[in-house]
Amino acid sequence: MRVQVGIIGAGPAGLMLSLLLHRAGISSIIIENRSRQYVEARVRAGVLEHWTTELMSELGVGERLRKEGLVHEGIDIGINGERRRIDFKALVNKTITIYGQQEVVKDLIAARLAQGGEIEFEVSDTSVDRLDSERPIIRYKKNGEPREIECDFIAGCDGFHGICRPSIPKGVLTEFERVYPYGWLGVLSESPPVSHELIYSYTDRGFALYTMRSNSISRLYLQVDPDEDINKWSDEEIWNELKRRVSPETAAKLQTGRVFEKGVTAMRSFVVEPMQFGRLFLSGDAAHIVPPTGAKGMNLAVADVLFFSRALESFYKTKSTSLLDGYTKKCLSRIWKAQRFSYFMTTMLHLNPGDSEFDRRRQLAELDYVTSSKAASTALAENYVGLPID
Ligand code: FAS
Ligand code: PHB
Repeated sequence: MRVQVGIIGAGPAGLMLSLLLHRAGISSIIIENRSRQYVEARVRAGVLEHWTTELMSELGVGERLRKEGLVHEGIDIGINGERRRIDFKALVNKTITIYGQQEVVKDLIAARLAQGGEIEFEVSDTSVDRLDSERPIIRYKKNGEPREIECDFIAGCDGFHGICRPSIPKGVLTEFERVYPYGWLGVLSESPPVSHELIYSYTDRGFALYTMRSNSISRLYLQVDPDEDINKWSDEEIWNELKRRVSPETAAKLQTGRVFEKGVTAMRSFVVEPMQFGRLFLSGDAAHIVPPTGAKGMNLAVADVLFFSRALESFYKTKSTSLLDGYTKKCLSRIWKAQRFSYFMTTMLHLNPGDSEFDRRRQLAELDYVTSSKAASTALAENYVGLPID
């Protein structure tokens, strides 16, 4: 088989790329090792930056998002129970939308298939070859039968644990990483959100985040040890700890409900440079990971493939490779700003084991400053809603 762009991975990056390429009249195929049901059920991100929602509308996949997405004009930051609001609308005249990543994935898959796009689910033994030639190859198996796709370009959208990044020869890539000494215990519950917007809560017991998926489904997180055993936590203990990490007034409003999803996620910051080798281009989690405190992961993946699609369009229209050659530089400018912001939000809001009393007081001063200074809260707001995409 032959295609202009072979895409590995049907997550937000791969799916969004295939839609962007279709709009540009560029052929692609997506190969994915999980089932459609699996990828559509995978619970992950929840926040769409303002420009991401605009892009989905522009691509004609924003209808359900506009109907079911929750538009938020700000967030609350709790400081040992005292809630202070960061008003995005007033500060930067922008909003965010709460719409689960699994809903984004469902919409993108449905749209791509409706266009007649090809998505091969449940493949195995994926590999790439001839990356430094003009005809790179993707090999995989479908129902045990070997398949081969000859491409002009390969998009490595296969996430942090994919095969694309490791397929780049040794010595080409430099990795930058920071691992945090805590993780998040996350739950989904059949219970109404405790507040109409998100609460990022710093307490002497640790961080907690009160978010949601709808007006009847809450998404809740607790700072725990990075290797915490989820089986140690009964639902009741989770609810009790969530009540301890907000003010008594807010705790009194926290309605419990059936917990139907729970797990522990470790936290890391990771970037690989460059994000390309020959005709292989890495996008999204295949190239970078951010701690979820800044709600950047999925949005950053979409930004990468927007830049890649523009570079491919320019190449096929003019044969110029300048945007392709500049892909890494263009993406990293946004990625490192997102890393900075995610690190800032994570270290400001989490209880860092081993911190001294001085560190705690400095951290409280930072929280006090960021939530009371117009300049500081404007800086937080412009990063949280999404820096301009140019
Ligand atoms: P993805 O990992 O989403 O997609 C990669 C796809 O490639 C997957 O479908 C995978 O099955 C497929 N694949 C892998 N190897 C393959 C192979 N060999 N062959 C074929 N296919 C292959 N971000 C936020 O903004 N907020 C959050 O709260 C948040 N929570 C998260 C919680 C968890 C547990 C995780 C893991 C991530 C979380 N993220 C969060 C980040 C997440 O949303 C990612 O940024 C986002 O999924 C990135 O999208 P992709 O780059 O498309 O990668
Ligand atoms: C979520 O809704 O899952 C979510 C929201 C904001 C974050 C992280 C996760 O910073």
